[in-house]
Amino acid sequence: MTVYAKPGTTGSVMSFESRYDNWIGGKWTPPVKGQYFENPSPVDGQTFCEVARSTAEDIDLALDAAHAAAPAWGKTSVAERAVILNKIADRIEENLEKIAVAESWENGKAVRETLAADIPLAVDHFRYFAGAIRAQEGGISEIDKDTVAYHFHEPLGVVGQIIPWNFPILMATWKLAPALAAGNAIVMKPAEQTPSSILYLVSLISDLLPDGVLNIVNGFGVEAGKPLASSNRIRKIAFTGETTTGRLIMQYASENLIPVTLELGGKSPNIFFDDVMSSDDGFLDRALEGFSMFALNQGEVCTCPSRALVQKGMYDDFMEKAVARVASIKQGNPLDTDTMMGAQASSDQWEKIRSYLAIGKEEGAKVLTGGEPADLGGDLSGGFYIQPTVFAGSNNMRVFQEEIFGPVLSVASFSDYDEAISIANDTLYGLGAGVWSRNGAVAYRAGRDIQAGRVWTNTYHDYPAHAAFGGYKQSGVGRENHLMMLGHYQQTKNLLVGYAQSAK
Ligand code: TXE
Repeated sequence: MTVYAKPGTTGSVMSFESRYDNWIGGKWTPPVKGQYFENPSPVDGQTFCEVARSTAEDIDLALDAAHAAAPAWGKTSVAERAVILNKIADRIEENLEKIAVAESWENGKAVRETLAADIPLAVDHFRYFAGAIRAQEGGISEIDKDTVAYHFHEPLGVVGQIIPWNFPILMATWKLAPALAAGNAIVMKPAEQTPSSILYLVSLISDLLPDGVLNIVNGFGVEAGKPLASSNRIRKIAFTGETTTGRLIMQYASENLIPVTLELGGKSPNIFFDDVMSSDDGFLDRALEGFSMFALNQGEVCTCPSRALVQKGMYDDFMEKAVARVASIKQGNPLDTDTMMGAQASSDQWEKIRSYLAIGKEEGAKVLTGGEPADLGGDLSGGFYIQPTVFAGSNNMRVFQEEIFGPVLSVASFSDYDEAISIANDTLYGLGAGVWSRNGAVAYRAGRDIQAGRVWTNTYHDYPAHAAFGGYKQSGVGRENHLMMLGHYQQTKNLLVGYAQSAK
């Protein structure tokens, strides 16, 4: 077991600055209006730094810098860009422990996750897109013997990106890596709840990119995010966040007729068929692990498997084991490597989850475990902790239909395959889903019948860079990860060339 000291205190592997400005044109740039906001850590609820509170004027400065940098950056060879992306990956890897601690302190998530998943995945993502851009080829269509259509990929130019607080560095990476690989200059606005770990990361990699290619403007949604998303100086906006905000982003973008990609909310079903109980060969244990995944990242994951559907034949036996498994989740200081579940990312989110614990109880859902905020005492008593909670109820309840974004699972039972699929699809969302069965045909059919962009089969919460990720229905527009993502950051140039020397 390792216990990391609070960043900035004796024994810590890293420290934050006490104040962060915007990163614009290769320089730390104070906000035009000179205002800052306080940034507390969810670990103990105490403010540890202040961050630029930006407005439209700051977005304009960042857009000026991005526009100045975009033409030259867009003309670099794919080999040059791939080298830079690989250097970024190496630099992150060299500083993995520091960045992991920064991310845990900023977001409240367990450091064992940031060490093993968030930051290594960010490294891999840069490497993947370094390779993907070199492997990408255009196309040629032979129109007739003297005429050829060439298809080229061109960067869009300057793009805007707005990200959330649940995986600050990984969500930044998911957007930065493909956009940079494709040759775009970027203005990014981090979430106001979690700006500093990204700014810490930027301070580590800032010498690797030409000035102005990457610009980070901090601040609140309406004050800084809206002027970015509604600017007529961006050629695309990429967003991850709440579905209602996604709708606004699309409205802003429609004024300028620019493309959007949106990764939005979810209420993902996790279906367990009877056969997971038969014989003890490790498969049941794997399924129980999959069941408890709703608590991963404190449930603050857009694909959180927040609705478990358990087949009636095994319901009692399976649930007894499953609830015991959830009750054994070790909650504690996120900077302790033994901790499995840390703090919710913000006091607002903590309040929202508490309100859903009350809603679930009021609408008659039965609490099988948890159900309350957690007071971890000592230095952590001001932090934002919630007990991992399992409700049993039915799919028409609000705790089954609305995104809670916390460690709260709602469980219902089903009789047969058709009922399972019908409950699974009875939701506004369609981002993720899980299916657990030893029967390959059942698992395959369920994977195809569930209306979701990602269906994990006999596994959950894996996020490899080369598997497409994105939503059906109100969970989003477009995909992230996978080389198909490059298309969201490029436009196609068609050169139609006639080679005939004389009239036909
Ligand atoms: O999201 P917002 P919030 C869900 C989750 C959570 C809820 C609210 O259910 O409880 O959303 O979280 C910026 N123009 N998800 O309020 O508001 C904002 O500054 C431009 C799911 O934090 O969508 C931040 O950078 N930008 C989700 C980002 O949008 C605006 C992850 C996300 O904030 C803006 C996060 C505006 N008008 C929350 N308003 C997922 N899909 O993973 C806000 N922003």
